[in-house]
Amino acid sequence: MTSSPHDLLTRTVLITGATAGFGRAIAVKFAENGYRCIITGRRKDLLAELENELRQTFNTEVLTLPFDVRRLAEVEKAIGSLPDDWKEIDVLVNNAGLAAGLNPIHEGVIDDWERMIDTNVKGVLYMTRFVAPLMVARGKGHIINIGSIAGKETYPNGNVYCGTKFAVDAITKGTRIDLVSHGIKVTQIAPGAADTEFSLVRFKGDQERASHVYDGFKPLTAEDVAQVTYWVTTMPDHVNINDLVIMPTAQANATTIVRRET
Ligand code: NDP
Ligand code: 8X3
Repeated sequence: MTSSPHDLLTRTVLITGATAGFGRAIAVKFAENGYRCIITGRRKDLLAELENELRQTFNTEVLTLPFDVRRLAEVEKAIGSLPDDWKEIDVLVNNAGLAAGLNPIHEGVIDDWERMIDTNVKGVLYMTRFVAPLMVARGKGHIINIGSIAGKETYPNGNVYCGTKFAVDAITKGTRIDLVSHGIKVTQIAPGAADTEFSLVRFKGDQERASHVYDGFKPLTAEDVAQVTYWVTTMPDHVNINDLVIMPTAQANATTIVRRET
């Protein structure tokens, strides 16, 4: 293992899906704690906005990489294009993901299925395939996959979304086994209901439908998830958090949420 001057100075985090929701809050949390950030996503304007915010608020170094995690060639090019010292990625947060639709399996929209599988499963695999070798070469690193309670339990009409998150659960376990001898930590964070752009995306911009998902209870915020995502990286070298399930207090499992009349 070689070390460079950069190792002694600042740590670097790469976050997929940093334009909104958890990813954006995770970037802010890591920047606040002295990390320099590689922020990625498809919406360039939102990445530019976040880059300015991180620079101005935390005086942190930021590298912006707009690309689509579903496209193998884009992922390979983006990671390959990193300047050498930015390749020293300490933490990779595989966060980009989505649910599309909420239909029974026999009425599923095939394009929704493809988008979820390509983003939530292949996106995590592509990112890991190109970033993990950089960590292996340094003999250290931490990969954090954002799974879901939907990757622990299935719920009505969740079919394919749940399938992709069960896949993230399995891929996280397999990644940990394969990388343990290289000194790399691998963690899954599995949140319950959180109020981000998630429901708006799931219901394809239907504000009215999305607005009722969190009726009558206090969901998680993106900042709650960012807090635990940062926390798992603060453990001593000999400690790894394998799997962390975080839920709103009002939610007991994937299907049990206590809602008060509004
Ligand atoms: P948001 O919709 O708020 O954010 C999703 C992020 O993923 C955006 O930054 C989006 O960026 C990015 N993204 C989506 N598709 C792609 C793509 N093809 N290429 C690159 N980036 C992409 O949702 P959340 O923050 O809630 O979701 C983040 C993760 O958390 C997802 O994996 C989701 O499944 C998971 N999750 C969410 C829960 C919730 O209740 N909110 C609970 C449990 C897990 P852009 O559109 O700019 O590309
Ligand atoms: C997103 C939250 O409610 O669909 O993973 O399981 S939920």
